[in-house]
Amino acid sequence: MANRFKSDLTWGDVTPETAFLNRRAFMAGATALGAGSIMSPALAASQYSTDEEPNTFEQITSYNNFYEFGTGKTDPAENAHALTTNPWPIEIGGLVEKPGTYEFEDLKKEMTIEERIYRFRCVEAWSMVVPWNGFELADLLDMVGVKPEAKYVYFETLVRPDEMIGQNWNTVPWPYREGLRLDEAMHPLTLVATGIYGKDMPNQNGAPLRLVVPWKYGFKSIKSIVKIELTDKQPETSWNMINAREYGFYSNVNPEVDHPRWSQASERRLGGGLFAKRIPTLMFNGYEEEVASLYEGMDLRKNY
Ligand SMILES: Nc1nc2c(c(=O)[nH]1)N[C@H]1C(S)=C(S)[C@@H](COP(=O)(O)O)O[C@H]1N2
Ligand SMILES: [Mo]
Repeated sequence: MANRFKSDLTWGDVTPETAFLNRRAFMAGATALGAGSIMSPALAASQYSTDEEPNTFEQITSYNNFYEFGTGKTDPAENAHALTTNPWPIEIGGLVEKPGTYEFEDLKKEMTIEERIYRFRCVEAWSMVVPWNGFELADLLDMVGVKPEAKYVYFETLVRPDEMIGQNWNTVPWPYREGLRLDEAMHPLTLVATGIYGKDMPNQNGAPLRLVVPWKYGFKSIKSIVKIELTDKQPETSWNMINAREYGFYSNVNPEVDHPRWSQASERRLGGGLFAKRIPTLMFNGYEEEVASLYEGMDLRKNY
């Protein structure tokens, strides 16, 4: 199989178990020698990946939130097969140099796909570790050219009630929408994911492309994107429209700021079983070192 990735040890090339063990052993070796620099570029895992044990493909694809296919956790896995994802035109506009409609397959060819193993924390206090494949949103934004007046990026999901059975109910004001401040969007951790475990993105996880912002609650990671717009005003976002008191624009993972109806101090890792101990939730979901500077001087209780 041709290596389409920046790093060699990916889930697509070997069995998950083998890759995981190799990676662990390799990283332990590198640490023992105290020499990260001995890592050959070919073997270097992404500097942004966690070495925590990923959840299984089965777990990641059978317990989902994707209201376009129903509100139950197994609804997306049951209903999302109805979605057709080819062709998949994406409208990119607003404050950009090269606005237009870009076909997903063409756009993907222009991007460097790499693997990123990220923690993923839903606002409902469950979490998982996912080996995503994708490209940095910054690369896409650079390709279309962000105009200097742009301050935010707005995203929309497809509206197609014929194929998205949940859109026949007004659970969310469709389309599902999300937004990021431009510096958040340009951060190297911010990924446009096109797959999991080296496979194309399963429909229930947001085929063919979805956002992944690992330091924010999962709902910011909007699925099945068809529209991207650069704006100079803070865009409307779905959960904030539904309940502004409970869901702010930023929605950074913060164990110190509880949801009005539950604590955010700990989380349940998927696959741990019913009686598994909850694990502590980390500030910015463990990405504090990388992203805290984006919020310097901001009151994170007010800007939740
Ligand atoms: N379009 C769309 N995107 C969405 C959602 C949704 O309902 N519709 N749910 C969000 C929520 S609440 C979470 S936790 C994640 C879940 O991603 P996963 O199913 O891949 O775990 O997707 C987010 N993106
Ligand atoms: Mo979520």
